[in-house]
Amino acid sequence: MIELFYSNTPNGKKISIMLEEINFDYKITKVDLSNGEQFKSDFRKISPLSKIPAIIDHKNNVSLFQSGAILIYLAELSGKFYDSDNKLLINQWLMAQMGDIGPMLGQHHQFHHYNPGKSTFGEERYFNIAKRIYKDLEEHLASSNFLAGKKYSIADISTFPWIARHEWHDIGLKKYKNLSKWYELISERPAVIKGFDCLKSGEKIPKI
Ligand SMILES: N[C@@H](CCC(=O)N[C@@H](CS)C(=O)NCC(=O)O)C(=O)O
Repeated sequence: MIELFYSNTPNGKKISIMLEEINFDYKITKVDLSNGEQFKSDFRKISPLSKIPAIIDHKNNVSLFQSGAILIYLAELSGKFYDSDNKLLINQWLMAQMGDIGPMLGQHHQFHHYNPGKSTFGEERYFNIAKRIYKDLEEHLASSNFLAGKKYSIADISTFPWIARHEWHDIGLKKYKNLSKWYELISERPAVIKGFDCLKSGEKIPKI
C-alpha cells in the first residue's frame, strides 16, 4: 500500500497517474496547501521542503519526496515505463520536466493566470518562456512519438499534467500539431483519466 500525500496540482497528478498506470494499491492523504498543512512537522519529516507530492510505501517502509524521485522509485518497483535500455534518454526528459518545463510553466501560472496586472516584466518573461517550451516540445515531437522515443515513459507521465493546464497558458495548444497529438494520445489512456480524477470529483482532462 502506497500512501500519496496529495494536493490537486500538476505535481500531485504525476504520481496519481503513475500509480494508476502501474495499478498499485494506494490511498490519498490530502495536504491542504492553502491552509499551510505542508508545514506541519509530521509532513516535513517525509518532505523536508514542505512540498507535495510525497509518498510512504508502507510495505517497504520507505518514504520519498520530489516527484521525479518518486516516479523513478515506482517505475523501478513495478518494472514499467522506465526501460533499462533507454534510461539515459528518459532521465534527460524527466529532468527537463523537473528543472525547466514544470518550474517555468509554474511561474507562468503565477503571473499570467493568478496575478495578471501585477508585473509586466514577470508576465512577459514567463509567457515567452512558456511559448518557447511549447515550440521546443513541438519540434522534438516531430521525430519522436513520445518524449523519450518510441515508448510512453515516466518522462511523459511527468510532463503531461503540466500541458493539461494549457487553457491557463493561453498559447493555443491546437496550433502545435505534434504536441497536440501527443497530448491527445495520452489523454485517452484509461489510467491517465483515472489518475487525473483521483479525488473522484468528476474532473475531466481539458480538451484541446
Ligand atoms: N520539484 C518538486 C515541486 C513540488 C511543488 O512545487 N509542489 C507544490 C505544489 S505543486 C507545493 O507543495 N507547494 C507548497 C509550498 O511550496 O508551500 C516536485 O516535483 O515534487
